[in-house]
Amino acid sequence: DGTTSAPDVDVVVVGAGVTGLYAVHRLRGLGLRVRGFERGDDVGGVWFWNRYPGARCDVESVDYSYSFDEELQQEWDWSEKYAAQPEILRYLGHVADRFGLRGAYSFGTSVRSAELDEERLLWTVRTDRGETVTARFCVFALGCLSATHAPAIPGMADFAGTTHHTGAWPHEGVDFTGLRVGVLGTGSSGIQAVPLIAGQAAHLTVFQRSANYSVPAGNRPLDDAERARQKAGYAERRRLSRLSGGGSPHAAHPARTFEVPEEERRAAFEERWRLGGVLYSKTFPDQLTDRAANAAARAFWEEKVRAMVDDPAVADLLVPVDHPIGTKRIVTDSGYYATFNRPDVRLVGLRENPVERIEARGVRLADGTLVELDALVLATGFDAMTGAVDRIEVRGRGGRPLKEAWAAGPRTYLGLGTDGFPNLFHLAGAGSPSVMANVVLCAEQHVDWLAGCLRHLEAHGHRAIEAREEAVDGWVAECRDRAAATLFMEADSWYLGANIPGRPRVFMPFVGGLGVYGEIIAEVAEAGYEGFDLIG
Ligand code: NA7
Repeated sequence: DGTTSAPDVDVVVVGAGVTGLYAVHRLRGLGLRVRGFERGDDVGGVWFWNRYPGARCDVESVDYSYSFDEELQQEWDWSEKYAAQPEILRYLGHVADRFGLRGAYSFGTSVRSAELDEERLLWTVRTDRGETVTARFCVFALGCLSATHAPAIPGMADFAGTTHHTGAWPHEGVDFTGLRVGVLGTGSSGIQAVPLIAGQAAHLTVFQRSANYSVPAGNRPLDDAERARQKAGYAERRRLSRLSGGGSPHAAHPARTFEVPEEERRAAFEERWRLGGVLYSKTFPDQLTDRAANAAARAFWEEKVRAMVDDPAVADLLVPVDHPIGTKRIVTDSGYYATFNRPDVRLVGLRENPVERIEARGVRLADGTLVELDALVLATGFDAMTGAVDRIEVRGRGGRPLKEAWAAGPRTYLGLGTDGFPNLFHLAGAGSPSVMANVVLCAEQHVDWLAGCLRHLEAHGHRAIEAREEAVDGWVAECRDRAAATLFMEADSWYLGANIPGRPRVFMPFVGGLGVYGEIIAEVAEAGYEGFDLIG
């Protein structure tokens, strides 16, 4: 009898990226029956899809790796300070093999819907392959940057050349040799891809709407001695990382920007510049809250960048004018600015000269000129954080769609759950610090919390856990207020959904950082899951 039978499994995990893989491993370790679904044909999540040239993590590889297993941590050798996409994908494949995770998954399978049976407190999950699975717990590990965004530019379908989005890059790669290539978008993906495409193509045109702040990675190979030092120091490195905002051991300068004399200030910026990449956003602790402090960091950055670009008019275009430094994630690049010194690379500022339409032969600009292209690369980003959730038809109590509950922006308590949706967990998504920190440690933090929670339910004979409405209201307000106390609200960033037409302008991540967030969720658990109802 279908109405009284036990669920097919205890837990469904959606996603086989960094977060989903660890969730499967950890929850299986509790003795739970876990079933995973993954849209891609293998593990890897964002690293499975983003195979564009130059794709690389902006967190050092020593930090962007799991900490849950000491042997894993000691046995894996990273070849570079910042690992490129193929190496990270190999690593995640290694993790999947080592812990036998692939067997738990159906790959090439998208979850279409998840529906709550309110009587039995079970979730019914349906896939695009026609499979239906029932589970007590439903865990979304969907990734914050997994729903690609391609703008609706008139004439896109008329283009006679090839078009590829960086976030859905062909597995066999793309050969640009001899071609006239256009890259649309200068976020992290565009900025990473541009130097490599320029090196291969006959000619490259970069179409830039907003300039971004980028800082050279200072990437380099790691040798055995450095790897050995890193591995020997892991315990302390992880301890510091878990206490930090960003999930790496680097701490901001102890003083505020203008508490130190100018010489020391410059030396601090210089040191951070050399450290490389995104870490430049936290040279001083007040850089993202104080306008003058931010301006000082920005001025130093501008000096550095202008020194790398030969043509002052091109440099003018490359300096952002619309947002404080760090309020969009600072890009970590390898050779981006120098690429504009090449004679076969052209930068088009779309604010001065917007794209009018795409035609068979290329891109028609507002001034009437046609940029002829053989290939177009869309580096236009993602429907971040909520885009992937939206693709699943989720129905909670009373058949209420999650989309409806989240119509004015994602509503969660601690990023983990929403009232009306018992036993549905979001991992490393909206309302969590994951996109503003090292996602690997964020994933571990969330999954470990979830494991503790499910153990608690089991030990106390509870059938379900559900966030209370007032707790959700409180967390939404806390995320909003924390962001309002920073400069982050001044950028039209994907943190705010501002890159997607029609999205409400709501700051979606928890801006307080990994360490603070970890304390908050630990305290909630210790207080008997305060803010949640424990049911049955
Ligand atoms: P981003 O950072 O969202 O960048 C997307 C880029 O595409 C950005 O420069 C956008 O300009 C541009 N864009 C988007 N739509 C258009 C249209 N219609 N016309 C012109 N230009 C457009 O995505 P990424 O993939 O680069 O990086 C995402 C994250 O991955 C990154 O933050 C890292 O954490 C890793 P805009 O700035 O909106 O003017």
